[in-house]
Amino acid sequence: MYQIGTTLTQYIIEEQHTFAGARGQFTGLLNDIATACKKLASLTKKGALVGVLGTANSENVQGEIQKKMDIISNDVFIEALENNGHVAALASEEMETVYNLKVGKPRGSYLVTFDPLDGSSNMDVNVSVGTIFSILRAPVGIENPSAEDFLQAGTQQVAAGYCLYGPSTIMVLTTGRGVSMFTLDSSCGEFILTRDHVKIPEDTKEFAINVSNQRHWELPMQRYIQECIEGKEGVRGKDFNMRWVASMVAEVHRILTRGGVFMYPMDEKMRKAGKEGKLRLLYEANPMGMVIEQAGGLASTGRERILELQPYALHQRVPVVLGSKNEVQRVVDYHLA
Ligand code: AHM
Ligand code: MG
Repeated sequence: MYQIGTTLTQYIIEEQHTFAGARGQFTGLLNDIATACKKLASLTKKGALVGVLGTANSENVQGEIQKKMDIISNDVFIEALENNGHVAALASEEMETVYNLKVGKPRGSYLVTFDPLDGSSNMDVNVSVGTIFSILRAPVGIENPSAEDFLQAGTQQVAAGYCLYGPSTIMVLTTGRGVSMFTLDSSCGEFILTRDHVKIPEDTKEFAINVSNQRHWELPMQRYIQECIEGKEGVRGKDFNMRWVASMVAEVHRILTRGGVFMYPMDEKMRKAGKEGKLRLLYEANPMGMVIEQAGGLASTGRERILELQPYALHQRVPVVLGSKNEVQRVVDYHLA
């Protein structure tokens, strides 16, 4: 039980006590992540003043044109995480292969996967972006972990969370014992606990989906959205509201705050392109799935629980349906009918 106003530093020192045989590495690692997020909060705030907006002349492994901030934020994360002996290796949306620590750097017991700046297309239009991270245990006694070592089901995550760079900078964290929210107080440089034991309402009247893909969706998704849009006059008997920020961190944060359902489903266009979804399992769906489940919501592909999927590739994509329990369950029921 933490008091509102507790600093993230105090909080993670306490959390460390819950791990048997803890040696302080976990505390150190969360501190490193918080440091990276504070740097990114500062850079995103300064924006054009420090020349970080716009596109870089490069593509990432997914064939997406990188924003300058995609590259900068990836470097910020690596710098904050590779020097302190808390991690054994890193994997990111922006790097094709596993990042192994440079020779001579102390190796730690954890693996971290991250999307350093999710929703980065929002940077140039000054809309919320965020960082997503997932912490896994590293295999014991392996100097340079490989991609296979990262292929752990979401249920194996030690901790997960995100940092939202919006009007306030908010870090949301779960170590498997509920969800806590910390707001950055820039006057003292500390994240302060501002909400604890976050619970998502089980019912909702708000959905989030990119409707421009509607014609490509599978029938269960067509049916679900059609019924939402019919509102009071339709089978649902209630009016729905729709939101789409195009930044998963902002969508998940809204759902944690007032409920809702977020969907990036599989569709025919993706299938033809050989893709299995839009969002990535290891550094988007799994960490967000853990946060959502820890807050009492559900996270599914539409057919299976996301956290139980056995990953087969570092940059594997999955369909995502997450949020308020009863609404996600309805979407799953339609898929399994
Ligand atoms: P990104 O990791 O390349 O930023 O892509 C992930 C983002 C999510 O944050 C968001 O939910 C989705 O892509 C938006 O997709 P769309 O461009 O279809 O609106
Ligand atoms: Mg992303």
